[in-house]
Amino acid sequence: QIIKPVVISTWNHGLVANELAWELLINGRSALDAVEVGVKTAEANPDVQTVGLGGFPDREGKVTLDACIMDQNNNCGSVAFLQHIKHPISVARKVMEETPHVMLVGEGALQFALAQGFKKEKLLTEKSKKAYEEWLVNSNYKPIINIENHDTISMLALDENGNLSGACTTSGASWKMHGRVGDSPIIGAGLFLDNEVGAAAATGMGEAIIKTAGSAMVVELMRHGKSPEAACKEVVERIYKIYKNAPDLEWLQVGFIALNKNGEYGSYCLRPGFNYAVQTKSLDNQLMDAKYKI
Ligand code: SD4
Repeated sequence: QIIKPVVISTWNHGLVANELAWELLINGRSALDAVEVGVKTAEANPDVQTVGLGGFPDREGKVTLDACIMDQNNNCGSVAFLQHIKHPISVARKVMEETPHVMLVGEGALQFALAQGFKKEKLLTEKSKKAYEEWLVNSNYKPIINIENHDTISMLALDENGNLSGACTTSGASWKMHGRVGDSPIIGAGLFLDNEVGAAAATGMGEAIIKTAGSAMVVELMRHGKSPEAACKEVVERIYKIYKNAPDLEWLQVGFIALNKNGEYGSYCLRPGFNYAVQTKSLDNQLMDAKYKI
């Protein structure tokens, strides 16, 4: 029996995001609309310092955003290294719907956004500027895992029609090099879905997720029969294998969420601290702790 609709999304900020997405899903709207509306809550919230407005800047003090979106027909849109626009997920959707391309980056993405009517805004809040100035004192690049329990927001949804969509949006790793792009806007890394099989999305150290084509791999493993959780676990184990002797292992965190066509969901991460929010008809919007490897 297929459980639908279902929405799942990463971290504590997933709860608020799910609420809005769920409203749409139970009213028969598409998973695509639901995931866009859902993740926009984190983009607009200045207290979520890892997504959108108020995101931590790069090492030059610039807030640069990455996002992507994908629908049941394998249509996808993505923006990377985008500055000054509060809702990169909506720009990504426009890339998907209004251009012959999948991905726009940097100045080109900004130009496109402005042409589509998006407004230029100051995204660096006083709070994030202060954190940046404190970081500048030593300027050590050491990504902190599970940042204040809200990191990239990735959301997957299965709608009443049995269609899947996903969205992923982030300000990326704080204090990253100017121009650095993580996994989140890369289809197959930060997000992937196959409407015949399921969907997967990631959070955590983008470099590790890109190296393993993380989300695409989770979906492929589900195609070959693994449950959502088992598929996420297998990819986390591959990442662990690559990094297990690396000096940077201590600050490595990666987490995946997955949702299959039957509405079954699951998650797995490298180390404790990652959770995700789930809403179905029989389960009130709630946080689940992901199982972990080490
Ligand atoms: C990235 N996965 O840019 C994103 C953001 C994140 O720890 O989760 N950073 O790598």
